[in-house]
Amino acid sequence: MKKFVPLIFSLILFSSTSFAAPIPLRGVVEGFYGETWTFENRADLMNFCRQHNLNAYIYAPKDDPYHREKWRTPYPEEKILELQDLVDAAKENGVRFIFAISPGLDLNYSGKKGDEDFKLLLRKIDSMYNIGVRNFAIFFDDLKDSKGKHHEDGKQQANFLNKLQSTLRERYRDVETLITVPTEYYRLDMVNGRGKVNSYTEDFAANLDKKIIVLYTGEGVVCAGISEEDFQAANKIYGRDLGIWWNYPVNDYSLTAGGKRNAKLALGAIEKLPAQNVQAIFFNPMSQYQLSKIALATGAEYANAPAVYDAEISWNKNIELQFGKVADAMKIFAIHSRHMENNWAKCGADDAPEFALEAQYIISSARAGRSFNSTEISAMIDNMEIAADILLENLTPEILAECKPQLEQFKRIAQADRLALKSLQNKKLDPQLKNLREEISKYESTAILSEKAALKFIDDTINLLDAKNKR
Ligand code: 14T
Repeated sequence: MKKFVPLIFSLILFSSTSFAAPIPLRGVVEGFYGETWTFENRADLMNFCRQHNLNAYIYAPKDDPYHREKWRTPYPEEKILELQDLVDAAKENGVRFIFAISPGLDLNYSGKKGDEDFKLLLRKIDSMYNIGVRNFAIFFDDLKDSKGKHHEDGKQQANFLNKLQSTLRERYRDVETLITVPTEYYRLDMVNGRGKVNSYTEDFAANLDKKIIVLYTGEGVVCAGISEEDFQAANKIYGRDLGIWWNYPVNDYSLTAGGKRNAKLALGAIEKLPAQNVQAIFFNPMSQYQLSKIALATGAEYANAPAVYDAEISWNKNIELQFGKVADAMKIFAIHSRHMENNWAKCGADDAPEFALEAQYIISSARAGRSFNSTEISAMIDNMEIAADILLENLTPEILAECKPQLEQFKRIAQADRLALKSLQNKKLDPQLKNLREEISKYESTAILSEKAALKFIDDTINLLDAKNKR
């Protein structure tokens, strides 16, 4: 028995050191819908990437017309010059600048039109090569019609990419392997209800050059995590190790009734990603550049040592690094704004779980007519309002511009929580509470947070005390 101990020990040591190796290709994909980052943001990101040992940036803003809608059209000279600066900044910081094109909306694959489109694509790539770009990506995501169906041919797409890959190899010896996102880019879209692989994915995977890097987003477009098993299931479909396009902290789908994007900020940590065999990881951020850095910094730690990564430790550490004196206030705010969810998306740890638990205890006590201890929640509510004030007064103008509506909303919620608590203690709804709740609703078209914690406490209180009055 004894002689196995060193063996087991060295096995553990070996496996943990090998799993702790960085993911080879790791960085950010500017791939969201809506207001794009500015060139200043992007230049700053290159520096951020070097500081956090991220080595790649994919340029793929959905709302840059030259990336998607007008992919055939060459960039105007002034845009080329801006891009040139970025490519230089990337190089100086050891970051691969990956230029992505999304031609899928109207690309012709065959015949005379196919030849023409291939030439136009090459021309676009040439213009990027000429300013120093050596990495390219072709994306075929989001090509579904209003019925949720797509009409892509996997074999055609794969052959197109193979041809592009070999053409680029011949033309430029120093262009690296292509990266792609297929039209079916999340696992539950790759298979039918019985788990059989759809023909599009089957054809795409079977025909695509094995060297081309394929990114996918997990079981869904925006999902809570990717387990090792989920990841292996997807790799099996593709017969290769996939890369990950991770849709956190992106918040472009956080649409309000007023149709405004980015209403909720994703200020949590990257979490629940696989530790083994990941070839590439790209985090899709928020339009709010500065505030994306919380999640991105944690994502960088994950990507550099997936097996030993601890989301909570990393989140605390990076908020301290980024916010210095106001870090504690930032943590109080951020914990109420990290869970992203709608009818098709779900990602990020629950908002303010300690508050939610305390609130649940108080509501259920009040409902049962029991007395309750409100010391804890009362302190939390005070701290929330203090944190909002500290941040409103001390954040840099640039960061404040990204979160002022949310901070003001946070303050309103804290004030309403205090009134709610008072109402519960008095067993009588304070007449001001409903007004405050309406005020909060009015601002929900621009700012959402803590829906299942601090906001819920207000609604639960109103419902409970209203119901009591009616009895
Ligand atoms: F390329 C993909 F991996 C991907 O995630 N594509 C988009 C992405 O640009 C966007 O930022 C992200 C989050 O909204 O999700 C994808 O876009 C969608 C997907 C949907 F299923 C937008 C709306 C959807 F209903």
